Amino acid sequence: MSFGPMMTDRPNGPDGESGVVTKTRTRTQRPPMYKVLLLNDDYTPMEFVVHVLERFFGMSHAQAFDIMLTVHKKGLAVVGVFSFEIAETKVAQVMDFARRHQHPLQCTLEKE
Ligand code: TYC
Repeated sequence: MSFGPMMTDRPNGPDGESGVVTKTRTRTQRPPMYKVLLLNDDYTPMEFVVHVLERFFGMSHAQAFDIMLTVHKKGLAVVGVFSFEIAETKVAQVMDFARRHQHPLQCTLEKE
């Protein structure tokens, strides 16, 4: 007959010191990405939009023309996907360039 805990099944210490090794599975988080959207309007010249896409998004003339036409026909298009900081900078660059040329062109970002 035995009473009370034996040395082999004593309670854990104050730090949860059980002697059992546990691993915590960590999931690596990828940084959120942001879509930069270009919006259609009735006044900004097509050539200006093509120039914006070449200048700020590194598109070829043909690529820029295609995307401009998509925006013109569909109302908007995604012109690139970037980290928040880059997306924010692109939007600011486009908005500033359009404003300086007195065109109502709108550019925004949206979390992917
Ligand atoms: N709709 C404009 C026009 O007919 C052209 C345009 C295209 C404007 C794309 C904005 O993001 C835009 N002149």
